[in-house]
Amino acid sequence: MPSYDPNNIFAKILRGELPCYKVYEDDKALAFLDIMPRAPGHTLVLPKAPARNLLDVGADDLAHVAKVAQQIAKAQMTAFAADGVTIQQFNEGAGGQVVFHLHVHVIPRKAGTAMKPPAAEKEKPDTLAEQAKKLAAALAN
Ligand code: DGP
Repeated sequence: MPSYDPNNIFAKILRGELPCYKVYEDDKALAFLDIMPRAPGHTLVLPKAPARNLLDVGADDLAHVAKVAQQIAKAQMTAFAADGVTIQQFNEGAGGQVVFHLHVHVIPRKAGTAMKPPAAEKEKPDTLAEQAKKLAAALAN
């Protein structure tokens, strides 16, 4: 497996070199909206520590990311009036991974509504800003 590339796009977001629509942050994890959501509210949860994917992440960081993903999923149920939540996580190109800093997709779902294909369409900035605010507020409750 290739080594971690510190110039991947999510590493740049973690360092504050690129912007994101942040929904949650603590000392070990960051969560922000996917700019090409498969459903409204689609969120990515990342460990702050460098990790390419599931195959090299430290066990404690992985456990923390799972805990944050659970909190995001619960908040999405209320913030987006979701009927369910889909969790996805891809490893290496063959596993569907495109950005090589570990991230867990947390996607609110509505009954009977199919997800859009991956990375199909960029959401409008105003919509993402409003959704991030709504989800962050639900997380704070
Ligand atoms: P994957 O590595 O296959 O889990 O997919 C990467 C995801 O990241 C995909 O859903 C689109 C999203 N994405 C790509 N570039 C950016 C970006 O610059 N910002 C944000 N927030 N999401 C991105």
